[in-house]
Amino acid sequence: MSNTFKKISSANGAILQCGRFKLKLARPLIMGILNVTPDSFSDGGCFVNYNTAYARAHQMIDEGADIIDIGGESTRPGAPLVTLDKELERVLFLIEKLLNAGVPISIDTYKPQVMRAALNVGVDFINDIRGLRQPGALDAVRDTFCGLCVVHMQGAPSTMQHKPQYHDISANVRDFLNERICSLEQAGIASNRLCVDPGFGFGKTAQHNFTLLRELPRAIPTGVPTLVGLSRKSMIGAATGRRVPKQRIAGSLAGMLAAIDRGAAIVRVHDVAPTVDALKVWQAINGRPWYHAQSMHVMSNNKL
Ligand code: 7PJ
Repeated sequence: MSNTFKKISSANGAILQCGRFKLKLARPLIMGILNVTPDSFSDGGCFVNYNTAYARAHQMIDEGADIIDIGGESTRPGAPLVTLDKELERVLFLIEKLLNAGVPISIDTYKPQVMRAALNVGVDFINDIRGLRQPGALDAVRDTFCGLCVVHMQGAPSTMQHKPQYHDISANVRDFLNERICSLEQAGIASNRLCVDPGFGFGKTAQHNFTLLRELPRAIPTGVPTLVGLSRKSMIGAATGRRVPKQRIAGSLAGMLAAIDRGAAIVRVHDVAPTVDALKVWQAINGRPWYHAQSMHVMSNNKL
């Protein structure tokens, strides 16, 4: 068991400030992925329709998701860019409707305008694959209480998989994430709002991804919870030979448990029910209880 997990487990009361909620990190938390895009790599087109997306969110919550992460633009390598209006149209209405679902609602975006609009309707968490590096991103989130995820990505989605190179990937990722944490804290953002993500698949070959996963404790800064997204990704396809993303569930679970063992606190997944089962067994092996999603947060009384 890595030291990092001990440091951030709620044995010493770690809490992630997340908009209307304070999330307890007493067990690994599950972020369910809700892509409202026509072109995401593994579930593109499935949940574009509002009713389907709403039902899918509730299904994931019933299965045990602790957070729902809504994405309106595919970040699949080579995916076409989406206009601002289109992205807003896809996500804002859904966020509003899901705000009474009882769990924090997250938006997967790097666009400051989308962040502002989502925060205006009450989103709890901003998951930014560009690590809040777009001009205006820090200003958009500074005077709020939303949780934030800073992701490592080399390059930009359209070109990031074109021969990515690293001298020492874990050191590179850690230095990047440390720099972002410092910049955010200097901008006045409290560290209890932050989590970091090594960004599996973002400007990395399968070999890079597996090195990063193996060396995760060296790749992540201490003192901030780590979120990981491995679900159905091509690295799982590379190891299993499964070309169809929906057939990568078992492989994703193996990767997820390895990440938890190495200090990850939150997992971003498509397949909530199997993830809950795997994590329940993991907790039992380690002599730790399983807490129901509803007991993993308390409402926070923040007023802006
Ligand atoms: C990630 C993400 C990830 C975080 C995507 C996909 C591609 N956000 N958004 N971490 N991946 N924080 O769903 O596979 O790994 S989009």
